[in-house]
Amino acid sequence: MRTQVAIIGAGPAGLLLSHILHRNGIDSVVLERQTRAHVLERIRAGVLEAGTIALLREVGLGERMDREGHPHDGSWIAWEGRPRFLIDTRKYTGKPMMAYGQTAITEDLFAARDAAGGKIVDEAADVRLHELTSSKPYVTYEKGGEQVRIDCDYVAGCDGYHGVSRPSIPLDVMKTYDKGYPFGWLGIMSETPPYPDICYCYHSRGFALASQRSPMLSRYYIQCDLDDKIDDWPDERFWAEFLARCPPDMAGSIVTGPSIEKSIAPLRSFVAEPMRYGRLFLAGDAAHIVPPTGAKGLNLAVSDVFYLSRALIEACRKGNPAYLDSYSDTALRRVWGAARMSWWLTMLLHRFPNETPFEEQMRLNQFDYLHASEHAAATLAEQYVGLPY
Ligand code: RFL
Ligand code: PHB
Repeated sequence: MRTQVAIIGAGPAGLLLSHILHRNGIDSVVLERQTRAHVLERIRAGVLEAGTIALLREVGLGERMDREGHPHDGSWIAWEGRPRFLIDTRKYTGKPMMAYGQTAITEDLFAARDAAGGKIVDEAADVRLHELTSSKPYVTYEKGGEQVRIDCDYVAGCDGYHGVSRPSIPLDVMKTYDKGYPFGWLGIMSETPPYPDICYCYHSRGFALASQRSPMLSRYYIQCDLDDKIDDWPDERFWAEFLARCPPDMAGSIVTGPSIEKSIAPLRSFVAEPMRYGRLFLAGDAAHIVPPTGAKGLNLAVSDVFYLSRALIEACRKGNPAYLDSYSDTALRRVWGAARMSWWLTMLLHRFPNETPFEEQMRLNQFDYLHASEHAAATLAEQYVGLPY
């Protein structure tokens, strides 16, 4: 087989890249390790930045998002014993945000690729990348007992944190930055009307978050211990803990119900640089992970794809490698901005084991400063809505 761009991974980054390249007359093949059903069942992100909304509309993927997504003017922070604070993106940036699930975006992307006859190979086993520093890279994989080779001009590594692309880069040309946090997020989905606002709750018992997917689908999270197991958290225990961490008026209006999904994710920050090795370009979680507190992971995957698609289009159509050469630096500037914001919000909103009373006071004062200062409020809103591309 031959294609212009071999794309590893059919998450949002890989599918969106394939879609944009196709709209610009560039051929690609997407190789996905899992079944399509598995990819579509994963429940992840739910908050879209203004830039993500605009890009999805621009590339013809806005119709269902605009019909079913829930636009909002920012998210709330509810702090134990303090007045509530709105991260007011509308007021400070003039831009709205959108609650629209990653699952729905992935469905929209698969539908668009199918309608255009796009080639997506699922259950592609043992994907390997070859000759990345030559002008003739290729990719091999196994499917149904057969070994397949795809020759290509470029390889896009969009295969997430556990993928094969980043480990194909020699360690001595890559620098990685890693930070773990001493807790995870336990998330549930329930078929209940959501709390009307996206609301981050800080409480001495730990962090909690109310979010949403649709008028009858709610998403809730609580901070949990790293070694907690799903079985430790039957629904009754989850709801009791969740409600205990919300302000009383909020707890009174939450509609509880059986969970239809429950999962635990550890929180971490990770950045690998550069995001390029020869003809391999990394995008999305393959190159960086942020804790979900800032709602940045999916949005970063989209901004990486914005820069990478522009670069590949320029290289494939005009033979101009300038954007490819600057891709890593350009993408990383935005990545580090989101990494810092997600880290900051994670530190602000969670309980840390062994924290000193001084550190607690510092956290409290940071929150009070958001209320007290238009500048602080504007700074957070500007980052939450997403820095311009
Ligand atoms: P993905 O979605 O992980 O897709 C990578 C794909 O590559 C496949 N793959 C392979 N394919 C072939 N060969 C191999 N060797 C392969 N290895 C892996 C995988 O099966 C998969 O299909 O990465 P991508 O496309 O970069 O997208 C990134 C986003 O998924 C991620 O950043 C977000 O979900 C993070 N995130 C959030 N981001 C936001 O912007 N807003 C949010 O509100 C938000 N909430 C969240 C989140 C992530 C969470 N979890 C579960 C970590 C909430 C949670 C709980
Ligand atoms: C979600 O809806 O899944 C969500 C919302 C906000 C976040 C993280 C996740 O910061």
